[in-house]
Amino acid sequence: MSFVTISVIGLGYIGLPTAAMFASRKIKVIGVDVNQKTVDTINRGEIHIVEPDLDTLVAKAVADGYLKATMTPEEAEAFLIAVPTPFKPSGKGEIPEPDLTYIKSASMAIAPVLKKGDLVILESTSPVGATEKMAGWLAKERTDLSFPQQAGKEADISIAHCPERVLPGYVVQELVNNDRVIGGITSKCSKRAVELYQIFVEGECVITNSRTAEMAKLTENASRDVSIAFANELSMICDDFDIDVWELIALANRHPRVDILQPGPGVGGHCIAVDPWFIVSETPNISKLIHTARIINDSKPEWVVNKVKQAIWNFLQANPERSVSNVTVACYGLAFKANIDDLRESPSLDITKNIISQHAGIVIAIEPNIHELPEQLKDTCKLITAEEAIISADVHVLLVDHKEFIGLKLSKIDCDYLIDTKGIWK
Ligand code: SAJ
Repeated sequence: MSFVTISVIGLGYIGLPTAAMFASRKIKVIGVDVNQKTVDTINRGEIHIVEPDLDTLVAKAVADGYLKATMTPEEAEAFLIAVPTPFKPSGKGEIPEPDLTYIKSASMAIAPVLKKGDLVILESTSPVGATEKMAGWLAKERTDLSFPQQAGKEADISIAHCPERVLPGYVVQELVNNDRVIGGITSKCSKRAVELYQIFVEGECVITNSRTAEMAKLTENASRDVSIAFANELSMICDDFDIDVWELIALANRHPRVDILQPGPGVGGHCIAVDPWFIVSETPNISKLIHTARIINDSKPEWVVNKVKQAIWNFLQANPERSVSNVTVACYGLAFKANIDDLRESPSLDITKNIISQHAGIVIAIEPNIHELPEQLKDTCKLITAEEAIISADVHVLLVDHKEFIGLKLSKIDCDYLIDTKGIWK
């Protein structure tokens, strides 16, 4: 049975591009979101997030009548749930627990419109067992329908977990080209989910079960987190030994079977610093390496701030005529990684905020991808260009390897007062 209407629940960074992609293949798509402003923006053919090429895709899909947004779910043959899976609030040093509230409320919202033959897919990154929980919530709401966890292949409804794996900034290409992990509760569910994704996915759709699919997504991001933690630990060890960590990693990576990632100011973004906790919170006594990697990466910003404090102290020792109140610290980069404007969950932003709160002098910020500072920095910091900062600051903190920072004339910077967390100015 082919799909005439598809519904995507949650029109954010993943849901909206996915909805637009199905619509671009001339399938009727009903996008559902709890935010009226988001719904209105999309229905005008506009977008509320920054993602290359998504604006034209959405504008065309809406203009051609294949995509509409609404706050109330309607009947469809397939429902894709792409809502956030944040943490519950936790104290310092405690393991954060995943919060499945949004998945539960999305399930409650679609339950009344489900009918025999429908497919429900959970796309949100989720702890192991979340898809089965979702199936349980749906079954409880619709006792008139049968579900795969009870009825197996005979079930009225098919359910699968198919995690998204796209890289922000490349979502439109990666949605089409990446391989897809398809984890059905039964093999019939997987088969149905493959039929759905094959509408636009050109990568391979690889079948497994729902729990393995959940763990595969968490593993991808935990693997990267562990590798970055290794690089960050090396950077702190090398600092003690007075060894250039970037030279060291480049040398080690010449080994044909070694591939170490790069150190930095810490790990940011909404995925790599979050997803490993979904493993640790369920298996705290076994996932020791994954847990330690999280602790190492989360501790790196504080280490950087301490290096900055040391550099300010060194500067004052060498320049006794200066007082701390007129020492200027320049922070180059606020985004969570290179060449993007996304400041959320950014270690660079945290480091800048901490320097501001701990330094009695002046702090300036350089972020070529934004036009004005975020609210939290507006009153305490000035946004200037890198060229101006190189001339006017005393202590320089390179936090992001933005392309604009590469190839600058650095002769005015004194290496004794430079903290280069990305190794591009060393
Ligand atoms: N980072 C380093 N050193 C490195 C690489 C990255 O310090 O060598 C830092 C970055 O500066 C950044 C953080 O790690 O702060 C995360 O950046 P990223 O580029 O590794 O990942 P994201 O968060 O932009 O996107 C990731 C991707 N996952 C993987 O590469 C395994 C993407 O494919 C996922 O779809 C996405 O997470 C997600 O939704 O989970």
